[in-house]
Amino acid sequence: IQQQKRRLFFALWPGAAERAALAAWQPPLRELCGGRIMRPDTLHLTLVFLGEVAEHRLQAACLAAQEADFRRFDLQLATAHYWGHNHIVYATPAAVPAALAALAGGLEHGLRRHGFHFEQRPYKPHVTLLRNAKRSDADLPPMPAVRWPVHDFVLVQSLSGAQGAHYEVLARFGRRS
Ligand code: 2AM
Repeated sequence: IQQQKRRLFFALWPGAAERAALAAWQPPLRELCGGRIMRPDTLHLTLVFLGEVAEHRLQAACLAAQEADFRRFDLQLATAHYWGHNHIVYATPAAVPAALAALAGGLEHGLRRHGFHFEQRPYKPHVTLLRNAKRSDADLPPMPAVRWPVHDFVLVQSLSGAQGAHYEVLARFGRRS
């Protein structure tokens, strides 16, 4: 019998203000790089990509997230880059806050302890803004700074629909008050 599976990832999910500020980067970047603008309501920063997860493992993923040591932090985004290997243009913090590295690392560690397996890759925090972009050099102008106060993180399901992928936030973690 085929197990029901869900395509899942953990992410930071922007609030309305950060979402709007990041969306404002998209048209000028598209002028420079071409490509397709990601719908603003889908913008996010992935912490750990789980891929296809069997339905009955959802609870274990949530448990690992509850056990992660989350501390609030601020993310400062003012830089956009182009990635040649996958043709995306993304926003990225100039320096990775220690709390972000700790969250992604701790979450990954916890998920492994709960029996999840995924490829080991160096963590490159980014918010994908454009896909199928064409720019071949990496230097893009500085963008208006976005300050993103991070209060929590989310478990997201990626669903493919007629208008491409859309995301559904399944659960939130880390908010202490
Ligand atoms: P991307 O935006 O750089 O493509 C949902 O697909 C989210 O998971 C996106 O943020 C996507 O990153 C990320 N993602 C998809 N496949 C992945 C993989 N194999 N490893 C890490 N992240 C992945």
